[in-house]
Amino acid sequence: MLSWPAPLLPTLPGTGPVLKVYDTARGEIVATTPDRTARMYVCGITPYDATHLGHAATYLAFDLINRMWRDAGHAVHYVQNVTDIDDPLLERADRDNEDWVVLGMRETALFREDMTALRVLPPEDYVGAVEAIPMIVAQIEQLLDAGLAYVLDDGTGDVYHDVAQAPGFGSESRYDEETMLRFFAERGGDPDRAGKRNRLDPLLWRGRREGEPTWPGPRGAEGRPGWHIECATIALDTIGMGFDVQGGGSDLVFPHHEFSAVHAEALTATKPFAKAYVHAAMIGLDGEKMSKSRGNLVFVSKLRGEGVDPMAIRLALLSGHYRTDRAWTADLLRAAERRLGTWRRAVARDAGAPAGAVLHGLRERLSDDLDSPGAIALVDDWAARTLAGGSDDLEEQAPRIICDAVDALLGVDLGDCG
Ligand code: 5CA
Ligand code: ZN
Repeated sequence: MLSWPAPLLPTLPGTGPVLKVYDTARGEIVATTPDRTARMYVCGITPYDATHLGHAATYLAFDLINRMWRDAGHAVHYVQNVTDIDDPLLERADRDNEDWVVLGMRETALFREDMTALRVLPPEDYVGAVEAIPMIVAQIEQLLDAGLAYVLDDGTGDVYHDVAQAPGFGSESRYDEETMLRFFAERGGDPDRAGKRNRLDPLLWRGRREGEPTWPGPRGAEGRPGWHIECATIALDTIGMGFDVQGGGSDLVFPHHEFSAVHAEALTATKPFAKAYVHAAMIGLDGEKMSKSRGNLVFVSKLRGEGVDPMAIRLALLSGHYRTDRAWTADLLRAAERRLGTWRRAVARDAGAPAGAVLHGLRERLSDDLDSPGAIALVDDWAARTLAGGSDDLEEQAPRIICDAVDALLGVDLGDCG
């Protein structure tokens, strides 16, 4: 699929430090250890509705990872999928009497516009589930041939992965069985489906159903792919095993990331799928998780349409830590607009408070599990000292350096600087 255009990325003096992030599988903050090219897979949207601020917050968190690695001198191979065939897409198209292909293409196009406006660095590979189907089918056939998957015995043609044969199962989420069963039922799984070997076995292939689109599948059976094998296949095809970060929102900890890892580890007989599993917390509205199914959504495109500066949206979302569940409020946006105005006034000055320690501090805060609130506080302090003026140690270069640092590390474009 077409990705979106890359924003300019200024080069900063010196080199950034090693990035540390919280890994769900190990339950602690760990140093990332990329090769010259860092590899990251972040789960993309299911395009049946517009991008809301929860999605945006999640992609912004991983954008900070991308930016920190690049500042540390790495190239980054970033991959994202689009779940352009799945139950929610078909249900929405059905509800609105619309072609599911047209719906998916329209919402994906809108997502690209939102990501471009928010200055999110684009993935090198942006891959749709539909275009990956031939590869997905080959992977399912391999699991069937190895006896690690089975076809349900009820004539539907549905294929499941036999988790009892997956030694690594549970090591990503580290949940007990009761918790797994609860999330599995809530998030698209089918624990009560008759005929499965294990209640937690995940669907690899859904056989033909009346009124649903189908493709040629494993062993010639028509149908459509399951969700977790989609991400396992796309990641294996683009960045292979043992990549640096697998990312998404915290609602993907289980079952999605657990089973993506289980599928990939079974297919390659190696581990790990990812060196770290990183999860962004949920953005809520009025005390509830913002979600398409609850309908309590604030859309990025709607705010943009109202004339809100995308850089204020970006700053508002980054003013909270990515691992803290938090609410979107009108006040949050107003505070971000004020802050953006202050920063812009400060970087427009001919000289500013010394920048060296601020640049060092920004790198230090962000490399420590993406402490964006800490980083923002340092820029606030620099802007206040610069606007207060008067001191003898103002530097002519400082506004330019801070402007570039805020752009390169936080992704916030401050416009005309110094
Ligand atoms: N297509 C799958 C992933 S393969 C999917 O989960 N799509 S999604 O459209 O439902 O979500 C896209 C991304 O946004 C996921 O990483 C998800 O975890 C994240 N997300 C969804 N809702 C929120 C929210 N309220 N706050 C933060 N992130 C969210
Ligand atoms: Zn995914």
